[in-house]
Amino acid sequence: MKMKLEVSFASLTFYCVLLSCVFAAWNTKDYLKREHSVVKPYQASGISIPFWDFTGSVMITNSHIRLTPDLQSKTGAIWNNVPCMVKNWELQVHFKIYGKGKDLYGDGMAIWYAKQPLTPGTVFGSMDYFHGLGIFLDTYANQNGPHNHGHPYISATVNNGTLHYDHDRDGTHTELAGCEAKFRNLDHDTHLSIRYERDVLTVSTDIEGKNAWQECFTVKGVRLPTGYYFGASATTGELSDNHDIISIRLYELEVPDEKEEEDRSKIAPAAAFFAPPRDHVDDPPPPMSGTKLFLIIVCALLGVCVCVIGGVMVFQRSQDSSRKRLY
Ligand SMILES: *[C@@H]1O[C@H](CO)[C@@H](O)[C@H](O)[C@H]1NC(C)=O
Ligand SMILES: [Ca+2]
Repeated sequence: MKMKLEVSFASLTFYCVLLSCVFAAWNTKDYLKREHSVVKPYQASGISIPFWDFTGSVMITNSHIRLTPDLQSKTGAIWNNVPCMVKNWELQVHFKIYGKGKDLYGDGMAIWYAKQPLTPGTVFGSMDYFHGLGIFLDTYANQNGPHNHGHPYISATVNNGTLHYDHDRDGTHTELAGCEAKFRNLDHDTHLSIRYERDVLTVSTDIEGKNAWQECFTVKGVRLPTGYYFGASATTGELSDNHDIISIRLYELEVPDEKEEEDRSKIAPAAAFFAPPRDHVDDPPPPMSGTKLFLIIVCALLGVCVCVIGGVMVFQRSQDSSRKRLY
């Protein structure tokens, strides 16, 4: 009797642990799409990673895919070469960004769901005016002066090929939403989750070593076509960091009672809600030179003199006329 109790208690504990593990990670109905994922060990077949292409400074080791090393002027990217036909998905990215820089480091990493893979450019190593979704892990605050948020900063942009990513403003004028996230130089593992379900985009982080997702932001009304490609890119400039991908996992989400299937292959990426417009704060003007300041003061003094003299003349004339009227 005692024996039996112990066994059932042990098995109960076991099932509890198992269950909580499963629920913590993902819905049991959702399943991993191998053709859109990359996990260790990477080099299953010779020197290439199945389903993935890479460009630039990418280095693959047993433990990580390094997009850029902690060196200046590096750019690297990996791109899935199988277009994604899944409509509702969650992309989980295990990443690590770290480097020698204590106060100065950059520039950051982007996770993509985009139309044109393998196209280098100015947005964290990938093309500007992209079609699709970009999630930016921006480690360097380019904008001088007043800033609405701290860095590192995670933001999302949906683009139909018309929007320019403005680095000088850290992309805040084209973002849907964003949040601060201190994911850099941490000893524990750091994860990002990008969930796209029924046109709702939710970005979450697991960066505190607690093995739990914390919501960064949620945006409704996001329309993304099928047939685009997942990718990750990173870049360094004058400042640098190691930008590593440890794994990328794509889960297809089981979405019950979805309305009649809409063909999503031809639609343009669109978002109904953008972040509330921010003040376009200009950088403070350069300090005035001595001579310029002197000239301005002289002009101001002259202006005051003219006003005073003019005022006195008008006053005297009105005195004269009122005197005339009196007599
Ligand atoms: C592209 O997006 C811009 C801004 O969001 C919008 O004004 C424009 O109508 C869109 N164009 C197309 C072709 O969807
Ligand atoms: Ca930046």
